[in-house]
Amino acid sequence: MSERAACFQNYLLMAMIVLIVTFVTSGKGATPAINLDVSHTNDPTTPSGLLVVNCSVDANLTDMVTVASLTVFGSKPYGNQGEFDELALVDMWSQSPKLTSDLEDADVVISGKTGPENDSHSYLAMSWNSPTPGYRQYYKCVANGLDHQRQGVSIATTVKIEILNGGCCEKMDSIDSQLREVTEKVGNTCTAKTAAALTGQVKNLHSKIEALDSKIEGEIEALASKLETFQQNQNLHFKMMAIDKGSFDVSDISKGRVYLASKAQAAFNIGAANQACKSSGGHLVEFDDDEEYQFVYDFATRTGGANTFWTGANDIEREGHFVYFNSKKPVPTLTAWSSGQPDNADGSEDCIEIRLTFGLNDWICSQTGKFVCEVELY
Ligand SMILES: [Ca+2]
Ligand SMILES: [Ca+2]
Repeated sequence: MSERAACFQNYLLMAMIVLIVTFVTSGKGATPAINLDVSHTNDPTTPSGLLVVNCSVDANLTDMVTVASLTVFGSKPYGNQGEFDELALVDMWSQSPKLTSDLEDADVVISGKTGPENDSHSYLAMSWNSPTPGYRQYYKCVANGLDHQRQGVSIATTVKIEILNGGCCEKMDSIDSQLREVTEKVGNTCTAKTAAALTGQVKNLHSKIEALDSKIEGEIEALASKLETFQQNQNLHFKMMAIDKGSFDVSDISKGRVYLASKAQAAFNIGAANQACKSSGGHLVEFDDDEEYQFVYDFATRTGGANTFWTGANDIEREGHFVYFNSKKPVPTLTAWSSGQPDNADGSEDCIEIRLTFGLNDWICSQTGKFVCEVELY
């Protein structure tokens, strides 16, 4: 049982009996010393417990020095306060409490005694199975006796009892149950709605964060690309600045490279020529393929001023084994060779020229011509 339900049940138990006590005293200058207790005991052996009526008089507290009799009256169920039937009596002569009226369905337990002779305390007590719920009745207890002057005196007190209708309890139980059900439903609904709303918001946030991530990533990539371009441009700018344009004609940019053709014709010295290329940030030209050869041939043709343009290719070290002077890499197979070349004519042709009127050819290394460098810009 929940704490709330237990509290609710306690409330019901407390509400079960409403006692309205009215003291009706009579006699001369009497101090109210008569007590009528009507209580409802929660006896588990009966469906509704026991109804206990206990009337008592303490002669020490009143001028009734002799309690002659105690009588308990009860109204008819749902009757008025003024319409009482006598229910039980105990007097000083018999000292034997007795029922003076039938109690419906009553299995009455009764006890009592009167008079100051044995005990200053007089009482008349009764108990029987509790009436059914919805019961309402008045009880009255009357004590008759003598005061100090041996004059007759009577005191009385009245109590009203109501046992609330059990239907009320059932209704309240039902209401409580429904209330709990509604509370749970509201709670569950709210929880579910709140959870759904939160989940939606979290998803929305995730989505926004992902979009933001993606955007930032894109912007970073764009910036990186720009930076790379900027660095390339800067590199290119510095490399172009480093070219000795007084000594070389410069080609267009092709695949990140430019080619330089020496302006002066002179007897070729492959080592000196490579060094001159290095001074401008490059080295003697090295063809990776026919396409590169063709680009350089076209550049040389446009530049003119000579028929021979020396390259970095040579077989100085080992006859017939062509390598590039700067990188020492082997010269790849090229289709650009002039017909019948290389032929190592006279056994002394170890350097490779682009002869504009002839094509790619091996020739004597010291012959006059221009030479071609290549510069990697980025
Ligand atoms: Ca040769
Ligand atoms: Ca030749």
